Amino acid sequence: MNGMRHTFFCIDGHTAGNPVRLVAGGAPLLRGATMEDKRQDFLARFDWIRTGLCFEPRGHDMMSGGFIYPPMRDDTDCSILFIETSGCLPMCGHGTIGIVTFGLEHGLIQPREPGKLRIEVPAGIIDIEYRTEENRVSAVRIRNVPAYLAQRDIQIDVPGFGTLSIDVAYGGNYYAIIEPQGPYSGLDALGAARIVELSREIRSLVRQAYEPVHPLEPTIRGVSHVLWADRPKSDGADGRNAVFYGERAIDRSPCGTGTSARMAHLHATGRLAVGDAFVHESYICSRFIGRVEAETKLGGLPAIVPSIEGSAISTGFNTIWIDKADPFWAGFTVV
Ligand code: PYC
Repeated sequence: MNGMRHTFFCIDGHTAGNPVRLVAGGAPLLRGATMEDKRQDFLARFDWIRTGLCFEPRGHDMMSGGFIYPPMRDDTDCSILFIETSGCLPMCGHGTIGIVTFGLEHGLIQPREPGKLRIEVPAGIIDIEYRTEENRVSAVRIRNVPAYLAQRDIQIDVPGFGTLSIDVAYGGNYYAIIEPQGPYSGLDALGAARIVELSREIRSLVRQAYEPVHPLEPTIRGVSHVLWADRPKSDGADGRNAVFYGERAIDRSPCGTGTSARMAHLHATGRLAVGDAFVHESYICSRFIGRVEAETKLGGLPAIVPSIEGSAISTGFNTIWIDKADPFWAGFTVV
């Protein structure tokens, strides 16, 4: 960062309860021919923007959001770069739903065809269908990048808890998936504080045991999130989950990339078929509607094309500046 004050004009809001901060003004100019190249450039040169906007004192443990960039291909409408407390994710479902909603509602995105968008994100190309009611976007459906089951039955001994069998699946990020078993009987029995405490330890143990690498894009690698799967809590839902990310966050939304990974997991283990819907609840019981759209291959591996549908609400404009005179200009975390 140079010595000057940097100002970011943000639209804040949430998707199914999880925060989305769309940085509508103040995005850095990035180098690279693809969004994955731009993600690497951002991490190398501008990560202070992410930490400054997502960490305390301007953000909090769950903070996430992103920037809209111009299209870099003839067949896309725009591009998105995600920021979050844990880094710049290759893909973020709740973030996409929020950024698309706020971007359309404020005229920052101009679709070539009303109701549809094609967007480049670091993980690849996603197709969007959205619905409107009066001047609002009422629903956003993402046809996500291919999702697949990467590894089954990693045995992890968790000190003070017990042994877990963990599967790893990809839905735009890599997830360690824990289904009810032995010491884990369900989300409510565990509670949010214990989920956070255990997840950090489990993620580190899984990372020591196994490193997934994306079959086509080797810069996307490693387990970043832990998904605790559970039975549904309310009528009409098919499952519930708590996704842990960063150092202390539980996703308040059902997690778009987590739901995609979970559907790939259920499909690969014969529990979800092509065409099936999967209504997924979050820890706070907000919902996304998932669906297995098709089977596909990812670098020769069996995969699915998942979709996720949800909606977002903006809560206000937020003009935030980062000034070197502030001792906490780059943000901080307390773990
Ligand atoms: O919705 O994909 C998602 C997501 C990732 C981390 C938090 N939410």
